[in-house]
This record gives sequence, structure tokens and C-alpha cells, in this order.
Amino acid sequence: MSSVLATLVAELAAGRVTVVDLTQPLGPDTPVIGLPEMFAASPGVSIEVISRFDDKGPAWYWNTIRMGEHTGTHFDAPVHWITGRDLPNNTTDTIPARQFIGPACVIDITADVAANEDCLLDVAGLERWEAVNGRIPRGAWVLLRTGWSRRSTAEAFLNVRDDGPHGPGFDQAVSRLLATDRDVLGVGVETIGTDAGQAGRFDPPFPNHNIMHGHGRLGLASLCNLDRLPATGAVVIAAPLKLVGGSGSPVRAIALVPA
Ligand code: 23J
Ligand code: MN
Repeated sequence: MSSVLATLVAELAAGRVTVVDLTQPLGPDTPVIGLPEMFAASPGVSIEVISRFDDKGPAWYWNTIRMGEHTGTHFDAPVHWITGRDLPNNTTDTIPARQFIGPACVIDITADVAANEDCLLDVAGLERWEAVNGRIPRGAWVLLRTGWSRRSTAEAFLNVRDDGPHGPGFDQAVSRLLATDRDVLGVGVETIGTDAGQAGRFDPPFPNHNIMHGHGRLGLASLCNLDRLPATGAVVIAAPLKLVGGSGSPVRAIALVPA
């Protein structure tokens, strides 16, 4: 075993590296994204018992699960968006597993969100973060900490008003800078999707999806516990199900964090 892996195992055993679960519970109460009526809706989670120590299976318990690929804490593959549909290795079964692990850069805009729930991280905000924490390294997960995961009801989490959903995200220039110049693995958010609540009205619509996936970058949505991560120094592991041709998948996202 290489010394770095032996050290990791020892540090985990000693509690000097901890594992933070970045995943929301996944079940029938998990909120799903609402899209305008003319589009197909995300179906939500349903779970049916196959057997539970009964005549269908006297010694075993198991369920059938049904949900959209983009449900709960989940992974967005490049093929999810029209801009990424012709890229190589753009589906959950063909993305190299190497891309499921990377250093985390956590950008905290919680205070800005408290003042304006539609606030967007912009290039100036990214540069302020880099002035303190150093440049975003190549191959990083950039995680937008907003406090949104503390919204514990579906109503507050989805935050839909007459003019549609409201919530924070990225502006298009910062998405482009992260996808190209900073060469990130992808971005992760606490909200239902990696675009801002009102981003369906932006030009182009859903610019973060458009730009990230058009550059082969990944997404993570509905993360939690980002307040337990340092700005830099954690490692995120987020591996989707190997769905053949899949556009994404619920994921168990975890972070390795120095104690
Ligand atoms: C479909 C259409 C629009 C959006 C989304 C899905 C997501 O946010 C998603 O889960 O990727 S914005
Ligand atoms: Mn998604």
C-alpha cells in the first residue's frame, strides 16, 4: 500500500480525518424540482415493498424504488444538458471514475443569501474568496455554501412564488470562468439544482447547466452539511450509479475532512 493510503487509513482510525455526509435523506418526502407546466414533471420518490419477512420472501426484506435521476442529493452528468449531449464520456456509465473525487473549495455566501435569496456568486465574489484561500486548483469541486439546506420544509426549500422559484446560484461569467480557466470537476450546491431559482428566465436559460455541461463539467445538487467543511482541505467523493446512458443519479456524497 502506498504511504499516503496507509496514512489515510491510520488518520481515519485515529479520528484525525473525519467523514462528513453531504447527503439528504432520500424518500417519498424528498422535494423535487418544479418546472413550468408545459414540461414533463419530476415524479418524486416512490418505494414499494417486494417482500418483508412474509410469504413473498420469508427471510428477506427488499424494496423497489422509482424516481427521476435528478432527485434528492444527486449528480448531474454532462449529457443532462443539450450543450453536453455530444461530448465523449458524458453519461453516468462512461465518465471516468477518477472524476468522482476531488478537492473541495467551499465558497460561503450565506450572509449574502440572508440579505437576498436570489443572490448569485459573481467573478468578484470568486476573486475575493481566492484572495483569502488561494486559487481554485484544477480538478476541484466548487461547493456553494448558502445555508439553504437548513430550510427543512419542502415549501421553504423550493421557495416558489407567483413568479416561480427563488434561490441563489452562479452568474454566467463565474460559471464560465470555473468551467474553463479554473478547470473544475464541477460545482455543488445546497439548493434543488445547480442553477439559481429564477434561472429559467435568464439568457440563456439555466446558464450554469448550459455552461458547465457544455464543457463536460459535473454538478451536485441538494448537498447538506457544507457548514462542516473548511474552505479548502477537504476531499469530496461523489460517485453516481453506473446507469447505462444515465443523465445523473441520486448519490451518496461524502467528504473527508481533517479534524
Ligand atoms: C431539468 C430541467 C431544468 C433543471 C434541472 C432539471 C435541474 O436542476 C437538475 O436537476 O439538473 S434546472
Ligand atoms: Mn440535476
